[in-house]
Amino acid sequence: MTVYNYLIDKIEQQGAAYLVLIDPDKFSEENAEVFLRHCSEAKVDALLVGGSLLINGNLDNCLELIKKHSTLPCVLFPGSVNQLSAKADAVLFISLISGRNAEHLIGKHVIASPIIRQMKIEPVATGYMLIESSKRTTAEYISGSQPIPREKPEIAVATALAGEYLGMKLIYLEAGSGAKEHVPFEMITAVSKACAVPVIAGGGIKTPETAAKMVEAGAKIIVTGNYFEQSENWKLLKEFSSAIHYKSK
Ligand code: 1GP
Repeated sequence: MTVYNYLIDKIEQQGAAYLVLIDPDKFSEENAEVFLRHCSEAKVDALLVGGSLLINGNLDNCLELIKKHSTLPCVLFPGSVNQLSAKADAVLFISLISGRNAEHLIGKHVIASPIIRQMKIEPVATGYMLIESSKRTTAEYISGSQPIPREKPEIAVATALAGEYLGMKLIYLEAGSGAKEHVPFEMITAVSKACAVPVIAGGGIKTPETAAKMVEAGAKIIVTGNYFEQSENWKLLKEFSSAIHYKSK
């Protein structure tokens, strides 16, 4: 089964899927085993691996470590073409459709495509939309693009629909890692109602209640990253997971 179909199955069975983002820069050998055990006990559905910037982390080593301690699918979430690895199962093939930077709409993809084919990893076409949060995020700065204003759901709807009509299989509404304000619920509702493909919401989600409300608003995949970089929060993974998997309660 493809990773995409696996996620669709999880969404159908549980109401929504839960993905935990691992930043290779912050993932350490000493924490890997315990953290990944928490993830599987909490029934996290898959791991996203990557980030806007990769400074010290070694992606291959990080994936090897994950594969050593976990059977969860590993999906690359690449901030750049150098964040590809044959050790992953799939890659979010991200086009930054909220921006107008041709490199992030198609340029990088031309360079990445032959590498992805050679590595035999599954590309999942994803329309990636940066949504304004209260401060500038790394993703905005690095991509040199402006986010969609948070009080303009109609722009988000039109953009997401354009992505879907271009054939994208997922729409990712991104407030940015560590965002002070997550994507507005109203925007998630508007985009989810308009689009047939699953909507992902991520960035700045710090409580299970917020995750539950996002699912209620229509999100089909929830991503958390930052919050679980602190080990004292790991015990809360189960609460996030059951808030998201509302059908399996
Ligand atoms: C970022 O959506 C992800 O790309 C996760 O964001 O790190 O804020 O949870 P956080």
